[in-house]
Amino acid sequence: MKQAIGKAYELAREQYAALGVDTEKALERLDRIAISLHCWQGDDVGGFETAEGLSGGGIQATGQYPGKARTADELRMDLDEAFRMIPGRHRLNLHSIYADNPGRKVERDRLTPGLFSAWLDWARARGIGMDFNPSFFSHPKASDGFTLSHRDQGIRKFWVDHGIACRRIAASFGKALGSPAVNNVWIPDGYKDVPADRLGPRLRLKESLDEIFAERLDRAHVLDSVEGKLFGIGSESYVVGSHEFYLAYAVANRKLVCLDAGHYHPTETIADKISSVLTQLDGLLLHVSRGVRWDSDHVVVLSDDLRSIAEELVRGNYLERVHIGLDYFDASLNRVAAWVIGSRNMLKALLLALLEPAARLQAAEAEGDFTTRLALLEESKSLPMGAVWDYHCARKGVPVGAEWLADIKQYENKVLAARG
Ligand code: RNT
Ligand code: ZN
Repeated sequence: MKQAIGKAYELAREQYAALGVDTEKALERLDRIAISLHCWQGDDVGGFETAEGLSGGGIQATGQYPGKARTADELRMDLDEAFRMIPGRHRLNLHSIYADNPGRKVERDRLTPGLFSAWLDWARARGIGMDFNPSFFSHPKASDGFTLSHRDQGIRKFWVDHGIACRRIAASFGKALGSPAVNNVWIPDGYKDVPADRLGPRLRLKESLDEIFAERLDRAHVLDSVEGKLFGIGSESYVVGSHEFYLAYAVANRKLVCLDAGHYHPTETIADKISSVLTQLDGLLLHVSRGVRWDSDHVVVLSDDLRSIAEELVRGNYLERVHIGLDYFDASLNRVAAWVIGSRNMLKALLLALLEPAARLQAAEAEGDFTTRLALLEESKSLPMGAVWDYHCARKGVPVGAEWLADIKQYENKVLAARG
């Protein structure tokens, strides 16, 4: 480790200690947090069902940056490169359209764990956990914008069977890797324009979910999660799976809710929802993302929003109950860098939260001394968190500061550029 990094850390440690904060403890806690990296940033949510990749169903990546992964091997290689730049041991979040079965098309209602064995081997070799997602989009049977709430019984059944198959695949991952896989259901179903019947599709969705979750699977292997949304491209006026729908469903059926940071009104943030829903739910999945105007999927930056989310996780002691996943897809920049930037920012936000002078803040609040609370919160914003973070990266053997960028550029020139 460079001497300057150690020196800066020692000074920072003293400064935090003066406020009652133990930096070693904070780093030790940070190191036990696993972020679930979303495979779909690596190829613009294309998947490997067809050579061209697919899009549609309200999922839209924009940009033409060269070098996206075209095969599962390439995607794994890119993920390895990203993981080398991120301190700690993390997870992989896989979508069902990333089945690794070159040359043999298996319909989505027929997917089996065996089709993902290369992914499993890869995860096992790295000692990382996996999460999973059925893919209810980018498919001819989803072309009219409806899946699990479809009025056609045959189509609805197809998607229910897909949901059942994916849940088993997720459970097989959880069992094999010794860590439960979160299996997250998100569907694009909805109407562009004002519907005449809001209830019918919701009743069908409820029925479909009941069918998907009917099979009893061990919670030590799979955790079911449901993700709502406010609106999507093509579902501006009505979304069947709204937040309220899924929150009610999760409470009634002991499921996890997925809160996606880009799925609410523009001035509404998910931070305040965490302690609200966890008074009654067992757990939560987060899709950490960044909304910009109508788009909900920009690369995660170290914003106040992100910091508030991390603060809530730490303050509420929720780190065991909340599964942190990333969810964004930007095709206008280096996709490996996009993973690295978002993951490092998530970790930085968590570190900032772990370094908060929590005891002092809470004492001030309990005494009704809101002046001290505000003053301390504001002063702690300029504490030397960067020195602690750099020290952490150096100690974990990953690049310090923007050093990782040179590595990624080299990877781009050597590996990505050759993909044409
Ligand atoms: C879409 C949801 C969903 C997807 C992924 C690919 O609005 O956020 O989570 O982004 O499943
Ligand atoms: Zn999401």
